[in-house]
Parts: sequence; C-alpha cells; structure tokens
Amino acid sequence: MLGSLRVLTICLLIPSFASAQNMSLSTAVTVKDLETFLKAANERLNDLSVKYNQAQWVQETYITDDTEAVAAAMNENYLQAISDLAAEAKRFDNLQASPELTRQLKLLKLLVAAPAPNDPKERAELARLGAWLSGIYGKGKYCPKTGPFAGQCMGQSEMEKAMASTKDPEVLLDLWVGWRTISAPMRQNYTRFAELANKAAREMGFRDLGALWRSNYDMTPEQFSAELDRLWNQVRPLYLSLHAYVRSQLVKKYGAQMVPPTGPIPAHLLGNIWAQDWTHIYDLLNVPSGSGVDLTPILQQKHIDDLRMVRYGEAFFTSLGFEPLPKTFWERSMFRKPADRDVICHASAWDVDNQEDLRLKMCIRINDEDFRTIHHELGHNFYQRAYRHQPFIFEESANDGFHEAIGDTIALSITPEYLKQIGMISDAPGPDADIGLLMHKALEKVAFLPFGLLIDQWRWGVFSGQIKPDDYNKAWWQLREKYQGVAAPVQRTERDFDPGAKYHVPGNTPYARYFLADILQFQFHRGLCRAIGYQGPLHRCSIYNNKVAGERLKKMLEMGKSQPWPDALYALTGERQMDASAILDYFAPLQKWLDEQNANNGVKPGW
Ligand code: X8Z
Ligand code: ZN
Repeated sequence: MLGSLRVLTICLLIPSFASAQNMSLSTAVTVKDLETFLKAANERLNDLSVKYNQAQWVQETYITDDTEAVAAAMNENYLQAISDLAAEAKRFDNLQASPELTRQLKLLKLLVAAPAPNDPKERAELARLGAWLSGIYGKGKYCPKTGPFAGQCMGQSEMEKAMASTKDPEVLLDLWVGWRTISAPMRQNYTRFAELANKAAREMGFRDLGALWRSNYDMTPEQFSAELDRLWNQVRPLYLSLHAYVRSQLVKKYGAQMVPPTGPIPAHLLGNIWAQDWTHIYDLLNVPSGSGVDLTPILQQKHIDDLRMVRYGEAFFTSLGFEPLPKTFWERSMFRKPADRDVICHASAWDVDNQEDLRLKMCIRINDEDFRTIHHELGHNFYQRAYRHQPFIFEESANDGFHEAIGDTIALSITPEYLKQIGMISDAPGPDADIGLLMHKALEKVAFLPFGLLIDQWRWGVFSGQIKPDDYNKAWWQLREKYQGVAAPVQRTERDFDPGAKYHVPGNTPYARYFLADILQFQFHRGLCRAIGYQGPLHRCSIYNNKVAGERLKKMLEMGKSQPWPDALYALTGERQMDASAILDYFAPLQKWLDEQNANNGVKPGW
C-alpha cells in the first residue's frame, strides 16, 4: 500500500521544461485517481489506527514508561501518515469530484486533534509529550495528610467520590487544592506540546490548532464560534437562574463570609472537583420534593454489580432493535479499577479494530452517576459499530457533539416509569416530584453548560497566542468566573496549572463537543419523543423498547460522518439547526420555579 502511494506522489513532478499543454497533461488528475488515492489512504490509515488503538489501550490500562513509549511510537506512525497524505492530497485541490470524495479529502486533514509537524524530530517529540501528559494525569494522586481521607492516595476516581461525599468546607478545600498539585508539573510540557501541535496545524494551512478544531463543523471557524455564542446566549438565562438559586442556598449553609451572596461561588463547594456537575449538593438546596429516583441505594440494596450495570445499558439499546454487544466486549473491556497498577480511570469507549472490537474502559462505582455514565459510553460504542461500513475517514460522528450526545440521549429516557418497567423500583413518583426530578437533572445538565464552553475558550486562546504561557492560570480563572460564575477558593498563581487538573487538557480532547452534546441530546430526545407520538412533558418521555425510535436513531448513526451534520440532524429530528429550545422546553417548569424562588428571596441572578 505504501508503494502505490509513492507512485502517486511521483505523478506530482512537473518537468520545468514542460509546455503549457504538456503540463496540463502531466498534472491532470482524474476522479479515478482520486478514488484510488482515497481507497489506499483509508486502508493505510485504518491499519495504522488499529495499531495505535491497541498500543493506546495497553498504555491506558497499564501505565508504565514502556507502554507510554510504545503508544507514542504508534501514534507517531499514524500522525506521519496523515501528514503525508494531507500533503499528497493537495494535487486534487482543483479537481471537480463528487461531494462524497471532496468531503473525504477535506476531512483527511481533520482526523486528529494534534497533527504532527513535518520535522521528524518534532513529530517524535509531540507524540512523546502527548503520551507523557496522558500518563502523568493517569498516575496523578493526592494523599491528604489530615482529615477523613488521611493515609489514602487518591486518583481521579477516588477524588470524585470524596468530593461528592463531604460537605465539610475545610476538607473540601484540602481536596480541591490537593488535586491541583498533580497538574502543576504539566505546565512546561503542555506549553511545548501546544507549540508543536500549533506549528503542525499551521503547516497544514490552518491559522492555528484552535482554527483546525473549529474547522470540523461544516462551516468556517468564525461561523462555528458565532454558533456557540448563539447557543450559549439561548441557555444563559436558565443557567443564571440556577446559579442564583444554588448560591442563595449555599449562603444559608456556609454563610455570607464564605459564599458572597452576589458574587461568584467558591469552586470547592459544588460537590465536584471541577464544579462541572452539581448533583452531589442536591440535599443542600431545600427543594420541596425528593430528587426523583436516586439509584445509588437501590443498586446497592439489590447487589447489582458493575457487570450488571453494563448489562442494563446494553439492554436499553437492544430494546430499540440494536444487536447485542459482541462477546469480546465482555472479555476485553475494563470495568473495574485494577488494584495492582496505574490506569486512566476517566471513562472511555473504544473500537479497537474499527469494526467489532468494542470496549469500555471505566472504573465503575456502584452508583447513580456511573449508571448514567455507562449509558453515555455505550452510546459511543453503538455509534462506532453502526458506522463501521463507512470508509475509515467517515467512521466518525456527524460532528463530535453527536458522538457525545447519543448515550446521554438514551440516559434521558431513564425515567421513573422506565425504572419501574425494568423492576428497579416498584412505584414511580407522581408529578408532585417533578421539581425535584428536574432540579436533579439541571444540576447535571444546566450546571455543565458554561463549563462545557469555557475549556476550549481557554485552549483556543492558548493556540491563537492570545493567552500567553505567563498568563495561563490567570486567563483560566477569568474564564471560569466569566462563564460559570465560580471562583478559586484560594489564591492561584502562575506556578499552578489548573487547566491540567481536568483530564481533557492533558488528554488533548477537544471539549466544545460536550457543550454541543448538552444541547443536542435534548434536541434528539425531543425529536425521538415526537417521532413516537409522545405528547406529555419531555422529562417523562422514555423511548425504551420502541423500535420506531430505534430505527430513526440507527439511520442517523449509520451515516457516520459521510454527510454534513445538518443532514444527520435532519434524519433524526426533522430540524437542520442546533437549537437550545429543546433543553429550555425540558426545564421550563423548573425555570419558572427558580425564578419565583429567586424573586421571593430577593435574590438577583448574576455576579
Ligand atoms: O469525558 C466525558 C465522558 C467520556 S467521553 C465520560 N464526559 C465529560 C467529562 O467527564 O468532563 C462526559 C460529560 C463531560
Ligand atoms: Zn463521551
């Protein structure tokens, strides 16, 4: 395969003495040439990506210097192939071909989140730094010296559990500061990593790496930025209502000294290391009803283990008409945190051979949150399998927000009625529980929105040079305050590197996808509920067991990235625009309630 590509490259040579006519003859490329090129490119990339997936799987489930080196080497090969192919593809720039072929050519350059520089030394350095950053995060542990967790050394998974379990502000502060000691050492290598990936993006013709990331949405990078602003402005009033109410209740709990009644909320008090999901402070919020169904005690009482939790997730998909997961999924996945080695606990879904070798990697805890996260991850796996017949370049979601939204769409169907149907509970709470139910969901989904947005606002600033290394942390906290209305509980300096305490920064995973997914999942949910003729409130709709919904979903998933995303969105919802009106519809009763509470308590939204 490499040989045939080299032959194609040779065709590029234009003899300097060629006449105009000869030139057009010798450089003329045909649609047939393009087809041959793309076929070979898809095969080569598929082959190298499988090798990289295998090495990366081993690295992430067994972090050592050696597995890091092997993963870096495989990544380097894959990156090199993309750079070579992107360069070769230039010969087809002026060729008129079908939209499908032209799209593959365009997407070829956008396949990776960190392209490789042309210089082989720099390429190797970039791959090494990428593996090092991912490894240092996975190995990162904080060992409190005092308090209830003294004597334990905690990685991401234990930290999440600890932050969710205590309301003691001193303990929370210690954990919050402690977790950020793992990221300070990343600063220098992250700076270099960003520099190299940026250089490569420029060599490929993009303004910077951020522009490359924003070019993957079937519109210009500028249009995409504007699109995000539009969506954010649609949901911002809902976020402000929630923020104001939560802050007023935290003032009651912790006092106005600690929580400024009109200012940003201290980031360590929201029940989560990054303040991105606030569900764990539900019981501080004085909501008149319970939170709907909390699965944590139910799973524990019923002795449902990690494997069975995954089986429940699979059963939802099969109820829609999807094939069960392959046998190898159950043999090769990692469901449990191994006791004897460092692994990356942050959950992820894999398709190692880009066909059937689906896997889940997760340190499952037996609780409500992980029950939902399992559905999130399986959404990736069922998507991956649905588009496996596409050429490699199209083996992706319509845009990256779609990939993140599928499992969450399914999880929106985990309604009390569904839980009753599968025997998890005996009675579904009635409409008087709705505010509690919606509040619980809003603490997950609405609280997340500005967080989903700001991570890449920061990275785009870093990549464009607008945010200089000397201001990394300062700019980070400015964005945290601007979008989320949260503040660092203690002074931070440029010796810290707080963005690195979030997996996706050292892992170099673009993050705008999660913001989009947060909007899209409600749009998908509304579309599917309409398609099955459901007419009640959206938060009580479940598509469980509905083959009509399953068929709709499958149709979109099978398209992969072969069509512009508005076409995929249309296939599922009949709509062509990403639209936050569905998330607003879903939470409308809660927003009304929040606004009443805020008005009655004299609480003004904003900070
Ligand atoms: O990273 C994830 C998934 C894997 S794609 C577990 N999520 C984001 C996060 O944890 O920060 C899901 C929600 C947002
Ligand atoms: Zn995901």
